[in-house]
Amino acid sequence: MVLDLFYSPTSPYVRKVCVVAAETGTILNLIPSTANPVTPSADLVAANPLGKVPCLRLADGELLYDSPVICRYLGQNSALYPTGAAEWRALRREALADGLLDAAILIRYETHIRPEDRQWQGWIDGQMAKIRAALTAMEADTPNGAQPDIGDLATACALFYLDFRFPRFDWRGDHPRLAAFAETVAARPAFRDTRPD
Ligand SMILES: N[C@@H](CCC(=O)N[C@@H](CS)C(=O)NCC(=O)O)C(=O)O
Repeated sequence: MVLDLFYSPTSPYVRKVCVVAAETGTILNLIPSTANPVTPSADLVAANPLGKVPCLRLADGELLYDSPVICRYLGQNSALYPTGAAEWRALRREALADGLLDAAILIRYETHIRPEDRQWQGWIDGQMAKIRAALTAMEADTPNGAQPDIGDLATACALFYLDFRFPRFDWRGDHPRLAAFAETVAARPAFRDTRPD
């Protein structure tokens, strides 16, 4: 079965969904969409009133968003979602990684969409502080690159987004365990095949 995904090629949340699809053997039909807070595509807004990607259309027309919901759907009954206490830990780690991305995306909007004369450095610094705090917590949380769960996949997507959009930010320097994890997980076909240009 092929499922439609409203997507944008550089979205890290879309990448997380594509990685989960690859890990679970789901085929996605990618529908290019313009997703930004100012000029979202009309078909995207019709599918997701929030105008955000990713948004998944199921075979019966049901629409799913946002990325944690879509990943949970694609990964149901798979090892990506452990049971018992490990499940809550995995979901919390996914939330932490998504929260890092939320802060990174807000910086990106502030510096690339908001007119220059209205940008606010203090607010950017506040988002950067969230990113640093999230990295500290991730480093302490022992990611597992060999048998990743949804928390590990989300963590990797967040780290690789920093590489993609903040290439001068040396997060590896202070986070050796995350650096080793990133190297292991980057070799998985699901990550090799979803690298943004
Ligand atoms: N919590 C959402 C966040 C999705 C999101 O913010 N996507 C961005 C692209 S990276 C977007 O569509 N932005 C458009 C907007 O904010 O209006 C998820 O996990 O799917």
